[in-house]
Amino acid sequence: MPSIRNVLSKDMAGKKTLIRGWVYRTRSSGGIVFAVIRDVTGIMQVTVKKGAVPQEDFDSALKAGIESSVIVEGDVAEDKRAPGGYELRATSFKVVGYAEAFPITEYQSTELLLDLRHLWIRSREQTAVSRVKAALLRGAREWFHDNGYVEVTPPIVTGVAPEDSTTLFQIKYFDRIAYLSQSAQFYLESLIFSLEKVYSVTPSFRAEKSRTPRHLAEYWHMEMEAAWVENEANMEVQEQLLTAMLHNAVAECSDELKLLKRDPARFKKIEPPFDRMDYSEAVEFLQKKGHQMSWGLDLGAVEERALTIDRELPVFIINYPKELKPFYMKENPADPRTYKNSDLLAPEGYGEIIGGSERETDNARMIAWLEEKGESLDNYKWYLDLRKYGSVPHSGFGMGIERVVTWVCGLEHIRDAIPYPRTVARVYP
Ligand code: NSS
Repeated sequence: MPSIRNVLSKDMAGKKTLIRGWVYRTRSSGGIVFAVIRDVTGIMQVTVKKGAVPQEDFDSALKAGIESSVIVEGDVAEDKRAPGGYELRATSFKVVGYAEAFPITEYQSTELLLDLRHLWIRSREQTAVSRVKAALLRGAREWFHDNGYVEVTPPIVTGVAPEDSTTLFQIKYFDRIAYLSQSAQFYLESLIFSLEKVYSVTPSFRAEKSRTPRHLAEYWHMEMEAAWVENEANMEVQEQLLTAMLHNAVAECSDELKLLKRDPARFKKIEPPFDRMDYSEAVEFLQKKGHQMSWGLDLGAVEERALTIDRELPVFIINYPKELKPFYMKENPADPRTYKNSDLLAPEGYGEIIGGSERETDNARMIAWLEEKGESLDNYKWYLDLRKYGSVPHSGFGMGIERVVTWVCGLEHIRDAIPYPRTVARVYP
């Protein structure tokens, strides 16, 4: 069988080619069918002329509507009007699977597209997003590997709540209650005492009731934890890792980025170091811009947008007030009202993509906090053990993969950064 890729180059002109794919659009005029065929490499125009193919094939070409799967053989010829400048003049046109009238046409409501997600993911935009996402993940795994990190596989069913316990998904686990993981962090922490530098890529679950363009109930979480690493070095890991991911997306997916109207040069330019801005400075900055902001209030989407809208590079906001963050973070000795932590915000208004910190090593402090929140210490006994047997300074972070994809692909809503978004309103399809 001839090669099945349809990316055409000049030296293919005049050559016999076979393509396999799906009808992207089609029209006929007199004795010619113009069918644009889509495959994994892109789209190309096929012309099926009555008389140039067996009559049965011509009839099939007339009947094959959008999304019918086809195998076409023919000769490649230059044609300025065709997308890509070349077309395939069919000598054979076989339909593998006819499509019923395709339910997605040009202008559809968001809701309908979500109901038809299993079909909508075939769109060129969604396909480009999937490829960019894969390139970002591959860039990350390569960076981790090159820098001595071990990929580990933490559990998804857990008994702990590293983040806000109000967003836990509770499940019936045999005759007990368990939770879907919000973060692998505590398990990663347990693994650094042997592997020292670890990371994982897992789904995380947050029962977020609020409908926002940046929250999913199920998202992919890339988390890292390392022994002997303090807060500043933790940020250096983040900026290097993210840079490697972006550069790999540019290397592998320039065409996809352009299709999504994102200039690859924007990401190629991104290099460490990223600015570090103290939470207190951020508050002042926002006050000057006229935001209702005071020390101790959290930075929401609006504030993060204001902090990043004019930036080309991501920015770290560091040393948040303790009330705003979880108990496992290390107190900042320079200002004990705050933690040694950082959130990394993406530029252009996109906001938080990573949350990280140095970890508390003093069990008394963590126990006091857990008790104050009314948490059962029994569930955390194993976690507290980690500080009893050869504790070391350590840090880590979690990156929301769909948050990064939303930014890199310039998406308006995080649901388009994942094939099957899970939100308050939706588990179908
Ligand atoms: O809650 S985080 O800020 N931090 C943690 O879970 C730490 N325990 C991670 C760690 O240190 N190992 O979440 C981390 C990131 C956050 O910056 C977002 O980018 C993303 O996870 N995130 C989300 N993405 C999509 N949807 C939702 N609901 C969501 N929540 C957090």
